[in-house]
Amino acid sequence: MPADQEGRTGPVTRLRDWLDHLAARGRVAVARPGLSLVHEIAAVANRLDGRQATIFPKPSGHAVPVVSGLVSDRGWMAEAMGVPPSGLLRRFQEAAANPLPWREVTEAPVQAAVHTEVDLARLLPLPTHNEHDSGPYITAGLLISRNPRTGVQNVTIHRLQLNAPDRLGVLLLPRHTLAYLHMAEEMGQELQVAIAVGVDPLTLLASQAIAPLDVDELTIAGALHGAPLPVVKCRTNEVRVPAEAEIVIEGHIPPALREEEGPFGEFPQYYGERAGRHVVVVDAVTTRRDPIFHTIVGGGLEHLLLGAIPREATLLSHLQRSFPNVLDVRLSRGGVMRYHLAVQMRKRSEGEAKNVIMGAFGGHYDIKQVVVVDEDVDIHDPTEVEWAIATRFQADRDLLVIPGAQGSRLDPSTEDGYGAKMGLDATKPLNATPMRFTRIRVPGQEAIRLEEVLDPAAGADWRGRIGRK
Ligand SMILES: Cc1cc2nc3c(=O)[nH]c(=O)nc-3n(C[C@H](O)[C@H](O)[C@H](O)COP(=O)(O)O)c2cc1C
Ligand SMILES: [Mn+2]
Repeated sequence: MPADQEGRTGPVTRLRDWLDHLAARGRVAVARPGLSLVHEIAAVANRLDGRQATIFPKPSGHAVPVVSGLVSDRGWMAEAMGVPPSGLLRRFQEAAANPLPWREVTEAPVQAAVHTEVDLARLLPLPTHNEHDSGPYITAGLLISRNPRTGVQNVTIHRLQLNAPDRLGVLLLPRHTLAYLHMAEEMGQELQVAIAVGVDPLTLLASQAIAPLDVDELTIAGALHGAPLPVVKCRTNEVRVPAEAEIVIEGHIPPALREEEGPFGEFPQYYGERAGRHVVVVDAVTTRRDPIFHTIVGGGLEHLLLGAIPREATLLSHLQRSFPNVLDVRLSRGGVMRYHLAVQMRKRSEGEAKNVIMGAFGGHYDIKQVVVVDEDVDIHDPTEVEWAIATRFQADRDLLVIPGAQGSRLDPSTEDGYGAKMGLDATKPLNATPMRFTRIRVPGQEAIRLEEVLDPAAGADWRGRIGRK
């Protein structure tokens, strides 16, 4: 990996390189061998969430190790891109706007071993995470499918429940995989798919891009890498998969087949319900020599950030088209990095913040609450955002409520996604006298060097130092 003078590396193109990068910075913990696949891996991963990635050797005795928590920090993701944290959204915006076609290879590390007699639980260490989860799941698999008419690919993460040795239950919300499946159904075909597990952080992030149908997210991964992504054709179908992945599950989705799936612990910290769902029938599993299995624990920072960063980049682009004076956006942790948006803007005319609020609701239906603040408020600090609401917002004047709109079906306070929106204009009025909203500030506070003005050892002798008995 290239490293610049500040020790930054990236872009990172392999899971193994990424683990090296994290390990060199003290961010990898290794569990003692043999922790249980049932709850124990998730328990440790959750405890270290946002601080360290964890590697689990011999989980429940399985030969394939598990890793979790690869991208549970925004700063880490910026490092994976090779940009400073402040450049994270801009870099993703650039990549989404300038995708790079992939490059096909015929020899791939991920096809070092090919298994056509498939017993998923024997081949792969499939963990069970939350208390009421129905059983083992694959949660960090990139599900790649092909437009059955044009061959254009789509990449997305879907949770996958182990239904049988060669069948996975899959939750297909009404997005691109389902669109391709409907096309296949109209043509009287099954949908060819592949599931890539154990990819680099930028390919994971690209899978979450809010892109139009028929934009191949692997081309956004290539743009993030700054080089075409090497892909290889599956052994049993036409799908092209990342050549450097750890594991690929090849299969097909029969349009009419349904099996019970769920419950499963989801990002809002609640369970997704059990219902009849689509099924991936597995035809083959290919792996690297000595593969590593990646798992994402539902609701952890890794899960939240993977969705949040591409959404923020897309929402920022969306808002800036109409409001070039919008500076930054942030999906907050408390709002499960999906529902609550903070927007920072340089307001030019009175009322403009309310237009921005309405624009944000149009940007993604998951957005439930928008707070707009001025440029002097740090939207990356929830205390700052609350301070702006406390001191610049009046509910009778600055609150916007939109009843009966479309929201997230995973928000249990909605009626299956039907719910309200709330906007808060926490910007100061443009015509206020300057002193009224001037933040207090002590001159020299940031610049002063404490080691020069303080005596580190004097605290215990404070009486002696000031001559008091
Ligand atoms: C860890 C993780 C698990 C996810 N599980 C699902 C899922 O089970 N079903 C689903 O429809 N979307 C799921 N998503 C969200 C989609 O992957 C995401 O919305 C994606 O951008 C959709 O891609 P598309 O626009 O190509 O359809 C998950 C995302 C993450 C990060
Ligand atoms: Mn897509």
